Amino acid sequence: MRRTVLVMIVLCALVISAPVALANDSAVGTQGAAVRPLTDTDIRMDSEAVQIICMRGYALYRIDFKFVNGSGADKALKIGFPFPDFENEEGNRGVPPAAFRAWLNGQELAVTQEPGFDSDGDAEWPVIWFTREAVFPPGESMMTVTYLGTPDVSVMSAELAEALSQAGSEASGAGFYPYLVHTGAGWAGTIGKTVVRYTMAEDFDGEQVDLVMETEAGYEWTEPGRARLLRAFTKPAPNVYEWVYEDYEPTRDHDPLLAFAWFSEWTQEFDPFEATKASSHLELGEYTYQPYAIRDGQPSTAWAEDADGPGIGEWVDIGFGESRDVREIRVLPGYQKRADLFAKYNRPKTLKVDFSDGTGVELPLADEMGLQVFTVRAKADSARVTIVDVYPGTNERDETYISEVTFSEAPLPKLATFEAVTGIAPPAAFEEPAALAQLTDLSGSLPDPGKPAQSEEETAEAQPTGAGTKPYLGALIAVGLLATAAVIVVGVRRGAK
Ligand SMILES: [Ca+2]
Ligand SMILES: [Ca+2]
Repeated sequence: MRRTVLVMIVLCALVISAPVALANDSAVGTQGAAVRPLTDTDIRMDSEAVQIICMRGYALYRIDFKFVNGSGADKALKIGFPFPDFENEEGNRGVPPAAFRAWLNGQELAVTQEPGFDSDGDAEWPVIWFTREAVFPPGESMMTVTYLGTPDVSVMSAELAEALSQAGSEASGAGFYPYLVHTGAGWAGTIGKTVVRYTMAEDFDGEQVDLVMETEAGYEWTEPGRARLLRAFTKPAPNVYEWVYEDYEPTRDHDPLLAFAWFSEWTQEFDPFEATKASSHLELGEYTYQPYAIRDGQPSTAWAEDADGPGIGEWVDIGFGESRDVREIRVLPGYQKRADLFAKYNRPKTLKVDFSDGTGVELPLADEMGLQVFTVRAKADSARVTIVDVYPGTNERDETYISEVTFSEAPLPKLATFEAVTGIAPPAAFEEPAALAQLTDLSGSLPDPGKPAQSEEETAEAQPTGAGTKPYLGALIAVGLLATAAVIVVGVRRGAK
């Protein structure tokens, strides 16, 4: 019973806060105070490579858009990704993509968040746009975007629960990583080629993708065209799902979706909230930065220390609930929710990790938003993470934040190059963003499905990776999630009496 209530609380929190999908870039403009999508007839989206590495709790997104500016002259544009403005809806708070970064031909662009509207025909709805100003030279350019996103998680439909039960699965809910290609429809002409590739890391907290995808496609309310395209994936490797479209005008039916049976970290025996303790944590009115936020799978939530000064020596103990052969530590240092918050507060410069097996390692961190990965070797059931040194923030209050630390038994699969994903040469002016080069397999092969760590060394270099997410739900999923949220809230309240 306790487990049921806990899982419901987790689902409740996720359902209310999780809607995070990513969408294609649009050209946008400001009308009055609001940002709205525009149509651009000079620039074509020639091709795009969408890579989504799904791991425990969240996913790393990298998207490379190859654009062709046919105007014959420089063209300045504001580009935007929309995500739902759930903070405008009573009782709901959206989780925007975290660590959102963008580059044009390898040069990083400043990213801001602006309220506005997205639209489809005559309908429009409030969204937050991640915008950046870019000048497209004549001819080919590459826009690269990264962010970290969390899955949409909901209770299972009766059909899915039955199918999973027959398959022997004990999933906690249904999980979804949607990607919206249809928002790329405003560019000139058709899109020449789109590849959307989902790669599941060894510690991905989902399974039964084939079964759940088939159930999604089989619902009576799913349009035939949508059902056909949902089934149109290939599996280049057992842990890779890929959609490929060529020379097409994107519609909502094309929007890929990775659907899976989702597992909560909570079990009958293990309560991760109770298994996470800190020397101190910050509380600011309604905002609290509890120890659990360092391992809750949400890149946009963080633990913050509450000691005098920058918190040197402050620590968090993270229990795994099991003995784990730890081969990799993934760190999101600082407050990665937004770039301005990341700069405002202290970021750890050095962390010390002491495992319960008596081994320890120091992690030197780059002062960059995004995922940083370290190779280690330990066999432990818990670890203490201690702040050794920090990069100072600009805030008067002296607080150090850590958004996420994950201990994994296998290395993260690598990202692939644009050319390896699409078979299309990148623009001559394109340079691999330095922050992504270390997470990308430059050999041109398929993503590494996650082989065991080869290195016996205790530390590896930091590998900064930007990532963010663009949350936006397909209308069908959004309706289902919101309806589900109401039901679950009632259920938890009743259960609490
Ligand atoms: Ca977190
Ligand atoms: Ca402090």
